[in-house]
Amino acid sequence: MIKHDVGEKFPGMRDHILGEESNMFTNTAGESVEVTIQSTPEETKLLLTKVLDENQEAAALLAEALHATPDTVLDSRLQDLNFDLDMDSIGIWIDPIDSTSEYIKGIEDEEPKSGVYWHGLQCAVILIGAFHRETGSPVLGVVNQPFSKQDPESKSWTGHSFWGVSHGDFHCNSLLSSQGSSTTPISRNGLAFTMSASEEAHTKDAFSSLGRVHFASGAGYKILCVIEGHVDAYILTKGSTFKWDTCGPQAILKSLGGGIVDYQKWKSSSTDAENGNFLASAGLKYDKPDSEEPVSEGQKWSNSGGIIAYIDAEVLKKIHGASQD
Ligand code: 2IP
Ligand code: CA
Ligand code: CA
Repeated sequence: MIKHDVGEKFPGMRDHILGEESNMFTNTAGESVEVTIQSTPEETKLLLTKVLDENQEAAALLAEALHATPDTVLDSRLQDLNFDLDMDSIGIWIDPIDSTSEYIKGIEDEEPKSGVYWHGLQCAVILIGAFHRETGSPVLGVVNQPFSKQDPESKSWTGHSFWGVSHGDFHCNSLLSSQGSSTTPISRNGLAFTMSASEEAHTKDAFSSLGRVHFASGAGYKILCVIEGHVDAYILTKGSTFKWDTCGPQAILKSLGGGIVDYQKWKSSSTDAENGNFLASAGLKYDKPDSEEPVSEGQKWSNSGGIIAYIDAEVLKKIHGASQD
């Protein structure tokens, strides 16, 4: 849908909309179907029934959603954004569902700890990021959290979308108040981090001695915890995230004065003065794979050295110290 809608509005971007998923599906009869948006909902429904093993109801609901035109602008501030951007030089990374396993499990009654959900539907997010094709730098990002809050009575969910733009000197995001000031930071004692539960025990121990660690699900959700200020950083020491996981969230962090850097490169950089120079160019890039010959095709677009997502660069220095242990 994004490929179709964005490609129609900006034809120069059409061939540069990339992401984790493919639109080729194979149904139980072994028939391969390429799903694209057709000119009418009826035609799209017809195509979808082939993929959905003739489930007419599901196909009709999906076709209706795909062809719907939202009549409300979610955030009126988006209409007032004014900056120059050559749309023909932009590419897009999309992860249509991050934290797929939490989405499939569909657990609704998790309780957050210090604002962070370790599991549950809250961890499932949609990630969309735009980057400059020439420099590889992220410029615009959206994180959509469709299951943000549940009404205890009706059990229905309300979503929450976050967006940010960072282009040259222009920075703007959905976390700024309508007066343009930053929201009040969440106060807490000491440092707090999010990490993957799959990290090695010695890595968990090293960072637990530096601050409180929350082992939350979902790479996108863990970065969202940094964006929202529930934690100071998300530390991942291995290459288990991909360009589609980090492009959008990194643009939002940049718009807040932070970013995402390569964990291994940061670890092996020297601390003091060099860090300033390092940070100026250290943000993850999105125009080409990290290495020319990746270990496997599946790892081609991985953020191979791991990542640190942060807002305050001072926190990075403390992480540097702990990562040497
Ligand atoms: C996954 C998902 C996982 C995450 C992994 C991502 O994306 O976010 O939760 O692992 O890094 O690539 P972890 O939760 O251990 O951090 P997807 O759900 O799109 O496969
Ligand atoms: Ca995904
Ligand atoms: Ca993902």
